[in-house]
Order: sequence, then C-alpha cells, then structure tokens
Amino acid sequence: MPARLDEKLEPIFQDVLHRNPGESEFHQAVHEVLETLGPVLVKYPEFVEKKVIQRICEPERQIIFRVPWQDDKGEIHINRAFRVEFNSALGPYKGGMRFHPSVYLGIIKFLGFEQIFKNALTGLPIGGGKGGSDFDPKGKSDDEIMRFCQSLMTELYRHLGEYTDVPAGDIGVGGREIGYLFGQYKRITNRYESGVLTGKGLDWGGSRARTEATGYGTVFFTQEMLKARGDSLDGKTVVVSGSGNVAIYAIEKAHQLGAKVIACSDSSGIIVDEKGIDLAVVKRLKEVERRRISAYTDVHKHAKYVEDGNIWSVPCDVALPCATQNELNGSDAKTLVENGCIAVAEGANMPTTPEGVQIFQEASLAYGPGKAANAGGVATSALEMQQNASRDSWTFAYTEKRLEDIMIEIHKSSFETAEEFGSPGNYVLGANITGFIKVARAMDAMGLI
Ligand code: NDP
Ligand code: 2IT
Repeated sequence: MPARLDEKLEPIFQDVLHRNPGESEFHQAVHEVLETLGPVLVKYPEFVEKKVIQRICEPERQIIFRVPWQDDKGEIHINRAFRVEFNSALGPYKGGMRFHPSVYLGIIKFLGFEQIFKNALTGLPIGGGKGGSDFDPKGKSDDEIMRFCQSLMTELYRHLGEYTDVPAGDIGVGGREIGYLFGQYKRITNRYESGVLTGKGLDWGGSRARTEATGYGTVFFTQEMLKARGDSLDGKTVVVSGSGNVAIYAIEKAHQLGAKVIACSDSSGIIVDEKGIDLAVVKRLKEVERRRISAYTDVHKHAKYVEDGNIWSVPCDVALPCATQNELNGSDAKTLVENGCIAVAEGANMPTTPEGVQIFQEASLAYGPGKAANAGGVATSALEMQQNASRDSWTFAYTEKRLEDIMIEIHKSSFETAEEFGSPGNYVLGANITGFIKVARAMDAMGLI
C-alpha cells in the first residue's frame, strides 16, 4: 500500500485520477511526489493558495499524432506518437523520446512528470517534457528505422526548437535514431539548429560523454550515497538490470571504481557471470550487432543464462535497475534486503514499485530514486545544448568532470533537503522537494501560468 497523502493533497490526487483515467503509471508517479510534499505546504502556504501543485500536474501541452510508414516489403504501418510538453518554467521542454510497443499516453505522462523535477534538480535551465511512440524497433532494418523517424519528424518538427522543445533518446532511441530525426528536421526547416536535439553524433554537434552520462551519473550518485555512510564502491558486488545504453555505462563506471558487476539482462533473460561481466562482449552484442543477451554465453561458456530469470534474486551489495518502469517489486526488494544489499540507485525511470520503495526505506538502505540518480543523462544533454549555443566542443575529461560535479551537487541538495524537512537519508523526499520548490517558485514569479 502506498503511503497516505496529506489532507490537502488527497483531493488533488483524486482530481488527477479523475482527469486522467486508466493512466496507472502517471498516477503512480504523481502519488509518489505528492506523498513527500506535505511538509512543503506548511512552509510555503502560498503554493496551496495559488494551486501550484494542481497546475504542475496538468501538462502545458499534449501532442498526439499519426506516423504512417512503409516497411522494406512496401507494406504500410500506422503508429501513434506523442510529445507531452509538461512544464517550461525553468527552460525549454527537455526530455527523451521512447520507442517501445508498450508506449501510450500514460507512460509518456509519467515520464514527462518525473522529468520536470529531475531537470530542476540538475540546476540547469531546462523544463520537462517527454515523447515517444508505440513503434517497436526490434527486428527492423536500418532503412525501416530511418523511414519511421523521418515520418515522425515530419509532424514533430513544428513543435520543436532550441528555445521551445528539445528531445533526446530513451528506450529504443539512441544515436542512430537521433541522426535520422536530426537529418529530417534539418531538411524541413533549412536550419542547422544543433540545439534542437541532444544525443547527436560527435562529428555533428554531439557532446562527448553524453552516451556514457546516464550510466556514469547513476554510479557517481551511488558512490556519493555510499560515501555519506563512510563506505565506497570499491570491492562491492553489483547487479545491473538491462543491457542498453544506461546499463552498459553503469557497468563501465562501476568497474572503473573497483566494483564487480556479476549480472545484467534484457527482456528475454539474465546473464550471471561470477568472474565479472565482460563489457566488450555486451557492447558488441547490443551496440553493434543488436542481438539478445543470451548470446553472451557463446563467448563465455562459464557464464549462466536464465531465460525469464529474476535478476534481483542474484545476491549483491549494490543493485542498479537500469531497464524499465516497475521492474523491481515488493518481493524483489525483500529478496535484495535479505541478501544483504546495502544500496540501490535507479538508472531507469520509476523501476521500483511503491511496495518496493517502502521496503527499501524501512530497511534503511541507501536508496537513490531515478529523478536524482539518473539525472546525469539529461544534465549532459543540457551541457550539449551549452556547447551548441556557443559553437564549442569540450573534451571528454572536462565534460565528465562537469557531470560528476552535477551528480555530487544533486546528492548534496537531496541529502540536505531530506534533513531540513525531517527525514534524514530519505532521498525520495529530498529530491522531490528540492525539484518541486525550484519549479514552484519560478511558476509563482511568472504570474498565473
Ligand atoms: P535502451 O533501449 O538502450 O535499453 C533498454 C534496456 O532495458 C534493454 O536491455 C531492454 O531489453 C530492457 N527493457 C526495456 N523495456 C523492457 C521491458 N518492458 N521489460 C524488460 N526489459 C526491458 O534504453 P536506455 O538504456 O536508454 O533506458 C533504460 C532506462 O533508463 C529507461 O527507464 C529510461 O527511461 C531510463 N533513462 C534513460 C536515459 C538515457 O539517457 N538514455 C536517461 C535517464 C533515464 P530489450 O532490448 O530486450 O527490450
Ligand atoms: O529520462 C531521461 O532523463 C532521458 N531519457 C534523457 C533525456 C534527455 O533529454 O537527455
């Protein structure tokens, strides 16, 4: 059972339920934020009076459109795409595009809602938005992906702009897709507007360290949580779910900081390699050949592949969920705690169910919610926008240092806010309140928007 809401917040939540029927992930994301805002309303009664929370829960703009495209055989397909422009109080709408068959409005709204507070936490001038499509990229040829991206951008371009809305990648959208999207935007607008998309290739306006940023940032955040407890990642055993962009670079940084990652996964199954995951093999399988993770055992016969296996049953010191929402439930959380896990940091967005979050908090392990722990990706997107605006290109070392400093600062502000509001060690409350206050103050200053 999720925690009860403050009496001023319950009617707001009921209204969100009523206005957004059937969007369970959005309800979950809103509830999780509202659960932590009670103490803020005591300190800032003007936010109640001016209905700031009700305004934040309603997206500024929601765009839904048809994406027709032809496959290699000439057959016609029709997908649905979304861009939810949630909040622009702090800057242009900013957030990724997700291509996955499970995408519907409720998923994009949960992601866009989370993005508002995450982006505020980075301290950089970016508002919150998210988009995507129910298109399934699995098994599609490069040409099919290109035609789909071109068709999608043929509608989306009119809503974008470096001062308006700046998409990037998410599940199913990486460098290849951003290339096709940028190419079509450039053709239609006749503008080389680098700052309209992030996650671009390094030869055409991309930022060094953006590919690595989300995974690296999650591990920097983990390191900070452990430091706050007088510990570190060195010598720790780590389990990382997923084997996509976030998972791969979380594994890389965990290894660099002296930990051993012994398991990763994809939606088909899990790999356990007690000798430590061979990241070169995972990168080749996933970034180049786009194959299933099961093929890892073709190279490393000693490793174990379990079809439909549960990665959270693998004993570890640190767990990094880096795949998708609600991938770690109450029973998984219990197993992790019983197996001695001391820290969980979310590379994915909302990977832990409310029951799971409650178990982690009761067990007092270091639990870093996605809004804080995975903010390094979007923060480095904002650094890409800075480089584009100044027509500059920074070194990897400089960009990575900026990312690390941002993650240290997000940890510090979440940690200190949790203490200030009477819940020491509660990063959920600390991150939500820090992000919320920034956005709420900006909205208040701008009048009734
Ligand atoms: P990718 O598409 O690169 O990888 C996703 C990984 O998660 C794959 O291994 C995929 O397996 C697995 N996965 C996806 N959906 C499911 C599912 N329904 N069930 C089981 N496994 C699944 O995406 P990213 O690595 O970019 O994103 C991972 C998570 O991180 C998402 O929650 C995303 O929102 C979040 N995130 C991403 C950021 C970024 O910069 N990319 C920034 C911040 C957060 P399979 O290939 O079998 O589908
Ligand atoms: O969830 C996220 O923060 C992302 N997918 C990255 C968004 C971005 O604009 O870089």
